[in-house]
Amino acid sequence: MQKKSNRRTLAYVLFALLLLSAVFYAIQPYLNKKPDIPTPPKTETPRPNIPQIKVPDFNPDSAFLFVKKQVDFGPRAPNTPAHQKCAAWLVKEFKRYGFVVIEQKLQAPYYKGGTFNGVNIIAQYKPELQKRILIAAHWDSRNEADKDTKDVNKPIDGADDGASGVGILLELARTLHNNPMDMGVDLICFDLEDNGDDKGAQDTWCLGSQYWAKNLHRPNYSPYSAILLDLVGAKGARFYKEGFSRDVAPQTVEKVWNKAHSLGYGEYFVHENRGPITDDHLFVIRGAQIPMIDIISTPNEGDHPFGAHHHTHNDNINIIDKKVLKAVGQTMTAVIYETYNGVL
Ligand code: 1BN
Ligand code: ZN
Repeated sequence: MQKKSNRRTLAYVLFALLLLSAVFYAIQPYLNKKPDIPTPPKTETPRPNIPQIKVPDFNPDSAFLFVKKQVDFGPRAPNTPAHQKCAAWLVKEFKRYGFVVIEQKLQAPYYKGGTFNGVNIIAQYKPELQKRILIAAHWDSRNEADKDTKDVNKPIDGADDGASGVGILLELARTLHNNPMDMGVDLICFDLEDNGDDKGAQDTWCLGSQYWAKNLHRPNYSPYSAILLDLVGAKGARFYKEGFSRDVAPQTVEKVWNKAHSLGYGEYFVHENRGPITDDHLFVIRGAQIPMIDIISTPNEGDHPFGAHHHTHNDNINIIDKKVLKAVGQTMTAVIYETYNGVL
């Protein structure tokens, strides 16, 4: 009798345990359920809300004075006192506008014999910032006027060929000083560009940029855009889409030409392709693998692809047209500030 009731009790206990575990498993999902808040979809880190900056006006009168000042030193032919004095003034000017300047000294062989002493002037706006734009020009002038009919052995002023591009760089430096923004800009004045052999080897030209491309001023330098200015100040200037530029940086070319058109400078920036030109950008492309474009005037005046004044004594201050400086300078100003604004 006692045995029977024990068995019944055991059966009840087992049944109760079975029931309890069934109930426990049945309510398990509800016990673990988190509150019903939808999980947000995964997104990239949002771009911080940077305040947009209005593109400043580029002042062509000031740019013209920067061109004139360089010319007033006398021809900036390598190994001359004028060349040295102009270099010292350029360094001082960029520093005046708050730039951190590197004077990159170099020596290179002159194809006619001897050695050129050169200096690339590297002016850095906010060197601590990673995102950067590079705009360059050459600051030396040719030590002969080999396309002239007289005084062919005398150096030229190079108001257009050299000083115009540097004049625009200086005005960009002044503009950045007066209109600060948080993106890096490197303005490089290459030396020893213009004393090569017109009938000889390509690498007799652009000695400063060849050196810089092998001795970059920043490790792993990879600017967002890289633009060279050459022959950017003469009356009748015409800028076509140059061959090497189109090969390596077609998007930069389109960006610049479209921007120039939208600003009303379509007269100068022509939507037409032209062939490749040996210039500093070629050595930057080949030596440093930086896709640099060249804005260079090739108005094709008769037998003179670079204009009748090119490598003659007519390349003096009288050839400079403020309207051309404005077209190129304003386009560069827009490229800088609109890249910062994130719209270019
Ligand atoms: C541009 C202005 N160049 C010289 N003055 C570069 C160049 C070098 C153009 C060789 C053609 C031939
Ligand atoms: Zn030249």
